[in-house]
Amino acid sequence: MSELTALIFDVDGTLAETERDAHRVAFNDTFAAYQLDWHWSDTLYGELLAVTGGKERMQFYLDQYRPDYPRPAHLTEFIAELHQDKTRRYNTLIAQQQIPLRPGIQRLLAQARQMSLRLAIATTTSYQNVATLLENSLAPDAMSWFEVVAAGDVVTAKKPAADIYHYALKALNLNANHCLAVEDSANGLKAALGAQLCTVITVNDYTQHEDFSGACLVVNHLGEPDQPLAVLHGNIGNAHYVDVAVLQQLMEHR
Ligand code: XBP
Ligand code: MG
Repeated sequence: MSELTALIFDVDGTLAETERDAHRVAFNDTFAAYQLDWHWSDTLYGELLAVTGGKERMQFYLDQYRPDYPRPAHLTEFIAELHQDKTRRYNTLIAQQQIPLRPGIQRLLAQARQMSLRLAIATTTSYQNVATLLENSLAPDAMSWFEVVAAGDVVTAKKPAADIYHYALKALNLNANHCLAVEDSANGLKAALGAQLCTVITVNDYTQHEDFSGACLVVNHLGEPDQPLAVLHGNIGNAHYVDVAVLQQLMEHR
């Protein structure tokens, strides 16, 4: 039997819907400031999410959608500069907007803390982005709730590679039998499964049609007592929301 000791959370799309109205907007604001004729519509952004990581996503856009675009001499450095600008704009946006956490996130984190479960983050985005989001949308001291924050460029191969989860597990000094991951995308699921983690998926508009084979549970969101979730795949009996007991049962039956 696998005892549940730690929860590892993805950030973008899982803790909060940050992609459409924050990351995407920040990218477009940067492109406009640099007078680039790049604009990422909602539909195009959904396609670009196939590649995780902002720098990697810009490179993918140029390669796949703008092969005609004249490349500057130092493209890698240029993309890094754009990404720095985008990160600054993203932080301003989420500090101003207070993007709400997804249903059930605050409740589950509070219960996990109360039950002394250990908490970690495994994300493709940067530490700074995570800190600003959580301090504004969860609590001023929210970063201290997470024992490990595995973020951004601490690994070179981003999701769907399993590296960020291996990094988090090593930092927690736990093996996968004692941990459960919460993700929102097929790339995130692949990364978590690559590290042998039982994974709960909370789908969103961008990811709802992706392939989540191998997930322990797929739901529309974690649910609240007054906002029941819908199960898309898996079995949680007659529970209407995901709590620690539900997660423990998923671990036992995996
Ligand atoms: C999140 C991402 C990130 C953000 C952009 O993936 O793909 O790339 O869109 O972040 P996940 P940066 O939720 O799987 O971690 O621009 O900071 O890279
Ligand atoms: Mg995500």
